[in-house]
Amino acid sequence: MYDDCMNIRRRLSLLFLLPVCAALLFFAFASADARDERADREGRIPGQYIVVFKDSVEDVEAAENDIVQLSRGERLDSYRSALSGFSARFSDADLAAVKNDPRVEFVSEDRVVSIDVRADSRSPQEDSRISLQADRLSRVTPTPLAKAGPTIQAQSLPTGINRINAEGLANTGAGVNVAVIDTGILSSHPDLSGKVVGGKNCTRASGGYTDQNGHGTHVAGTIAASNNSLGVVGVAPSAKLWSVRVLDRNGNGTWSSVICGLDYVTSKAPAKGGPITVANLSLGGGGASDNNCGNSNNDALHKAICRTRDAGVTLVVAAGNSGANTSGAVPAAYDDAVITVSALADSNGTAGGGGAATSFGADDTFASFSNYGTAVDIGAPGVWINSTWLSNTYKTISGTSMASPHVAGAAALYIAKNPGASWTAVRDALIAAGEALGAGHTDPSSKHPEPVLRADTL
Ligand SMILES: [Ca+2]
Ligand SMILES: [Ca+2]
Repeated sequence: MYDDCMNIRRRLSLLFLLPVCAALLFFAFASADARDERADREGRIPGQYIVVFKDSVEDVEAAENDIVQLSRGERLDSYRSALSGFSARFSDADLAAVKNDPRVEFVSEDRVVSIDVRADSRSPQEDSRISLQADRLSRVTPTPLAKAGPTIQAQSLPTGINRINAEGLANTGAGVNVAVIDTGILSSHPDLSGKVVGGKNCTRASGGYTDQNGHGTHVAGTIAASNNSLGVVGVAPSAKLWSVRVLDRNGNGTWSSVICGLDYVTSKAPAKGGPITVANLSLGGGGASDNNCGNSNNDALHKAICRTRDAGVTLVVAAGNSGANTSGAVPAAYDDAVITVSALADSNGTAGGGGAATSFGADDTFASFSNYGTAVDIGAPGVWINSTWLSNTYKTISGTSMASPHVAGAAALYIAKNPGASWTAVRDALIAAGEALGAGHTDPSSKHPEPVLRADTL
């Protein structure tokens, strides 16, 4: 990572050097070389755009073909569900003509996004040890899978699931479909067997919609890992998953790839007769919210998020790991359309602050890396979270990326009991069921008044 900083020093201005290097040191998997080298310091990718058509345009296909041809553009994605539009590369000279086309509502510059994970040299468990632990558990728990009861072995219960009291609930999220908009999911992992019912690759890289990073598989395990004798268990172990791959093997993507994922999810949403009612986005990048679905500041990502919301999907997103206000991070800042989740540091799975200190703060306090602010709705465990990983292993990592799927799983539990609930009803129920303010997630500056998630009181 230090080498990456030295490399990027030669490519980027001094003005941006310090924040960029700080970010690189904290992103566990994103290397400088993997980030789109064309991106400017606000994450914009020069010459790459998202074109949004007016709702009055009936033949979107023809309009898109026209504009691609006239602008001599290179088409990337076509959007028909979460947006009416497309992404493409074209020259600055042609941009003005595209913007002036009477069929075009607005044009957004494409931007980079990445996973919200924090590196941690003090993490208490590593891959191999977790794998061994899984082996040992299966030996000391010889009960055949078919006879496995609802009681989770204490050794296999992730601290985050314990902390929100999601273990042993009668409601396991059966019948609810959750989209993981991320690096993909390793659907063959034994603890995710039978969970993934579909997906799409929006990365423009090879490999289909399987995970080549591990991040999406980790998120998926926190939402829905099986209640069996292996490894970990998720918040909603009976929920079904959709692997929507928008980030590459290094955990990097773009607004255009995320909109491709949202477009897919919307095509499978209740408004289109589909089953997906929850989507988790443990990713983010720079941006701002106009609290008007992007219509005031020409934000195609925000508009696509709002259309996904309107199609009947509850969107749960990570607050981000900059230790800053979410007002500068999207989709976290889109307060009109998403449930934004901050991270709690918890080391022992119980409330009260009796556990050991973590790398990111004392037990049961606001994680030091977590973004905060008025757009944040709820906190959830996001430090030293054990979950499923590539090569059928398990891994313990930290980030608001790990907090968000606890809430997405809880949203699935609520929807299982309250089919058809609106996203605001889900959000308000999660907040109401959370721990009383001050019981955890303590913040002396009072900047973070949101409650900590609880699943047993939903
Ligand atoms: Ca399991
Ligand atoms: Ca604790």
